[in-house]
Amino acid sequence: MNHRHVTAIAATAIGGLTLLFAGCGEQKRELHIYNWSDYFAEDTIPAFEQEFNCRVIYDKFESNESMYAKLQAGATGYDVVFPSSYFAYIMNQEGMLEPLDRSKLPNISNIDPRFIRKVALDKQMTYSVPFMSGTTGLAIRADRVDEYEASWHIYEREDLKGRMTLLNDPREVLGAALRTLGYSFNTTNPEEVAQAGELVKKWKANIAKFGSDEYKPGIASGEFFVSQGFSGDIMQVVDEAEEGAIVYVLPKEGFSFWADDMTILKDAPDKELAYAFINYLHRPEVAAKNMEFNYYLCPNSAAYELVSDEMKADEMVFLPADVLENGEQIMPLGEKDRIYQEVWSNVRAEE
Ligand code: N2P
Repeated sequence: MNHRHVTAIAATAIGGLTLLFAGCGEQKRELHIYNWSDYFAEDTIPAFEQEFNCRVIYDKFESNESMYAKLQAGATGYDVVFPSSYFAYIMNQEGMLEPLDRSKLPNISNIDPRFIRKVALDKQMTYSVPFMSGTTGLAIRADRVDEYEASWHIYEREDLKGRMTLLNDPREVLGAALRTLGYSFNTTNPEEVAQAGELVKKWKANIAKFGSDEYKPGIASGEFFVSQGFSGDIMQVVDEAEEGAIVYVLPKEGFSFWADDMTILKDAPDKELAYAFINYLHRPEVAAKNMEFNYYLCPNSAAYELVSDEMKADEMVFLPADVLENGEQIMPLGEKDRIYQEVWSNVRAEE
């Protein structure tokens, strides 16, 4: 081996090493998000990572309560969190959220003003920006349950015992029972909430479990015949199933509608990237793609124009006013939330 050759090999080796170190040493920016599952189209996050030269770490929660409990227990490191509006309200009151600098969010000019007027709790977007909105209703395996009504009373059917699930969510489950009894999702009358608790105990005798994550695969596989669940998640399953096998219905006694919002935590490690992500999710084409995937409504007027004609006509995504009339938004109840917590722990006791 002559000298020149050796030098060439050494140079190659050193070149390779330099490259390797460049790859390792370059610390990519990281964005930590804490969100519900199945909300983003397949390339939503990869495209953001590429454009902003960063890595997104996506942690998931299945209920507002579990998300809130984890943050209260001291979990840190998250930048963007996606609570439902009534929980964003609570978190803001507790000083957990960063006041938003709207100049860093130019795309919020696309947000549907009607939605802000009618649904948003934080109308000035001072601490939260709406992300997606949907309803809570029933998934029914129409191929397994022959006679059914769109009614919460379905949980009283003993022939479906062990094949039904309810959400693991106090406001949704007690709320469904409250409506069934003719009361409001947001009542603060302890007597009414107690009655709802008794009704849920009856339902509990017929269900396989309370759960907010398991119903989706369970309905898809046919393990469960009836599940209380979120509109878009159920419609994703309907879309995959044989035509007519699974249906999503809004119970006649009433249903809830809600919005999940984007918030930046006060102790977020990378607030600039958090703003960039929120702003990105309100680009019309990004919002429209997410909608096509998740079957929820992103309240972004410019995105409405970009979704397929089929989706534009989908009344479970764009709820007509007369349907919405039988729905109720879950609201923050302040101190009175305790009433629900107490009844709920009583319902869930002895499992
Ligand atoms: C999204 C689930 C929405 C949860 N996959 C309801 N806030």
